[in-house]
Amino acid sequence: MSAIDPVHLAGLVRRGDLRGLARALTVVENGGPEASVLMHKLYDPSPASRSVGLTGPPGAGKSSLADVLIAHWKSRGRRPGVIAVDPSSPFSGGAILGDRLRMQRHACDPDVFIRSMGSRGHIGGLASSTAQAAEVLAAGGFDPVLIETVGVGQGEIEVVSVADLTVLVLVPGLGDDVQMMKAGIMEIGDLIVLNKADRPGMDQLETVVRASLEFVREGRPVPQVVKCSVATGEGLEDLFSKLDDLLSSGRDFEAVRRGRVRENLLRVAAEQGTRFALELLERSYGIEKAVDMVLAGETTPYEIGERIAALSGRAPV
Ligand SMILES: Nc1nc2c(ncn2[C@@H]2O[C@H](COP(=O)(O)OP(=O)(O)OP(=O)(O)O)[C@@H](O)[C@H]2O)c(=O)[nH]1
Ligand SMILES: [Mg+2]
Repeated sequence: MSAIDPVHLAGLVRRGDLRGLARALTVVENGGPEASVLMHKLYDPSPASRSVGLTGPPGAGKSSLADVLIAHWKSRGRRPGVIAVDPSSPFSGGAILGDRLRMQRHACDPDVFIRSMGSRGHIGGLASSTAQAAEVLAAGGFDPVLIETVGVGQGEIEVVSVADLTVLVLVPGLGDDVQMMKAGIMEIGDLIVLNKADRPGMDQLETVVRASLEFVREGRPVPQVVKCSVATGEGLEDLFSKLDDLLSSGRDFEAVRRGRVRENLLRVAAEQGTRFALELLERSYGIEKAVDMVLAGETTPYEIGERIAALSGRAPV
């Protein structure tokens, strides 16, 4: 693929050019100065598009739910986008197949945009590239933008924290994962979807989840709970209406915007700082040379760290 001017690319995205959009997402995944220029050109402090994080344990039915949500939003004249994040994958190849299969019926629809992203050792981490990808889809006119990610660990919480709303998907038979569920329930989830209601064990699951809601810290919104089954269609209308209510008026998006901009700023600063420090380290020592020096007892990583800080303009302590 030939190099393309990020300013030109931003123009293509804004005009809704789908190939331009796909290229823009690749630029975002690769990171670096081109991604910064692109994101700067596309930046919108108050986007009209909303993003929805969709998380939960492996196989909970996140992609199946994404599929029915896409169909629902399409029927309302909206143009939904999906970013399926696979943190375990070093590249996006593996993720594409499964998720595309699940959402296959929408794959050729110009009013639906589905993209899988793996972590490629992006310097700002997966949260950063995911946030940027969601912004690119929003700038391209897609709304809402779903961000699907596996699990409810710390890393995934970070990934979904870039979304306006988060949906936690749980299923019967999680057994010993109750602790994990509690962490997820307390930290994320504007909406908790109890999927696979056609399976045994739904009552126990609901009891555990409702009990966990008591641990939600004061001042934080208590998530709503919906029971459904993608397999039978039961409860899906309820899910759609609850989620659409949250998306339209049920959430104070103004209040979260300042926090989001602050997070974005810190993320970008940390990313640039890391890049700058690594360049300094490479230029002034060479990383392997520095390792040799530490092993030879000539210096320590801490002393090198301070020298790097001094070189970058900060007075050494
Ligand atoms: N019985 C039953 N099976 C379901 C339901 N929803 C999804 N499944 C099935 O569960 C399996 C996993 O569904 P996915 O949608 O791929 O789940 P996922 O959470 O996206 O999975 P990962 O992305 O791999 O973590 C598939 O075989 C689905 O057909 C449901 O409501 N009931
Ligand atoms: Mg999936």
